[in-house]
Amino acid sequence: MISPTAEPRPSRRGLLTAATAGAGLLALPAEALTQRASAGAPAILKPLPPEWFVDYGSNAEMRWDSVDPHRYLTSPARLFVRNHTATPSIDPATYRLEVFGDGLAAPRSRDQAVSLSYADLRRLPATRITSVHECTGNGRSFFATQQGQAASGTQWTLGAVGAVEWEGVRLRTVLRRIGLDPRAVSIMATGLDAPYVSGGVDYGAVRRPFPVSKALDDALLVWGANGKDLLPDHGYPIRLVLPGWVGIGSIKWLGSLEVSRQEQTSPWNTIWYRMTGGSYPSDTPPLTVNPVRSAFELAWGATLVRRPVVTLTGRAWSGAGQIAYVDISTDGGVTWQRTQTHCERRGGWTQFRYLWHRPAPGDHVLLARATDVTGRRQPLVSPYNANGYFFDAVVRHPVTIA
Ligand SMILES: Nc1nc2c(c(=O)[nH]1)N[C@H]1C(S)=C(S)[C@@H](COP(=O)(O)O)O[C@H]1N2
Ligand SMILES: [Mo]
Repeated sequence: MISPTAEPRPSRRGLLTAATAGAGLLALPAEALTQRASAGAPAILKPLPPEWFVDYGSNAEMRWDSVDPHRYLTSPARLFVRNHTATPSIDPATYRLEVFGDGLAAPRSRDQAVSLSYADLRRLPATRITSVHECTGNGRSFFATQQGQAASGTQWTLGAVGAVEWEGVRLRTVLRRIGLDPRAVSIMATGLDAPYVSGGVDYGAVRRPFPVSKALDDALLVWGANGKDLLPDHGYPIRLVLPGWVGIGSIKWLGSLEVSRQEQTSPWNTIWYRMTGGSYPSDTPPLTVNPVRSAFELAWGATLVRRPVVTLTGRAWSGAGQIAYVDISTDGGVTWQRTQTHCERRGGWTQFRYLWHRPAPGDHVLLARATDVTGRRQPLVSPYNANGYFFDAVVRHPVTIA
């Protein structure tokens, strides 16, 4: 954490102006900012070519066999999308981020929120952070296909992940300029997309609280990805990013932040995005830091041409820190070899490369098992949970040598 003195002083223009202007700027209801997806309109706006994506309707995953081993970052055009409803169209000219709550140094009700425009935010000091962006349910289908117990939710394989260089302003910069009460503990981030309705229940706008400690550490209010403006599907004009944490924490189309002196709740930390069912107790905490996972840059059941040496490539990542090493098995887990690994960027994933010498023709099962610098290692079995979160077990990847 950086002390308040390390932050640039508020400028007379920009945020301080907006903060003192306060309630006067808060005029537009969320409805005015959001054009709700009409019936039949696509939930995802960017093209989803089948060579790059598996399309699940409002969600789409990246195909690992489309990943170029020579490209470190995931291009936003190829990044997975996870929408609870549909991508809204938001005009940056009318966009507002409203910051309020009793956790501000001068408490503000919703009606008195500090209202920041897109231009206000873009004038603030820019920071770039690379993170592995991943859905909590990534790998969910393997609960069924590898462990024989299906979990409910989108049946992702391993493609609900990507490495992105985000550009934005640190949330701590914004909060310190507005003024934070030292007793603040929790921040509720709410999206401007349509309310989430499931099974006849309207759960309201997608929203999830996170601790002030994360806000003061590395949380970012993001306007750019890989050097360009965010795509609409990924939160344009502004999204939150909580690096290394469950994807649901990174609220897209961010409409408000409520800073509170009390712990806050929403269905996204009480009903979902916690471990339930299986052998879990009933009082598990909301999920935060992502586990350790890995994937081969190969199609499922890929056929590889027989050669004296077949090069296998892939990536491993962890929400808790860098990957320390990756072990590979080409015989279904009987023997293991440590691979060559390379991590280009702090916060990003680690690429691995394995030279498979004289593979025999026929069917094989490839395994990659990663360990991070904190000592967390992919298990061979992931304990079942009803919503299929955090499938972090070593995946048994079938291939054929022909
Ligand atoms: N407003 C809003 N934010 C959201 C979501 C959403 O549906 N609405 N989905 C969340 C989930 S579950 C994930 S995994 C990530 C996905 O981000 P992406 O679609 O940009 O890859 O956004 C999170 N933020
Ligand atoms: Mo997610």
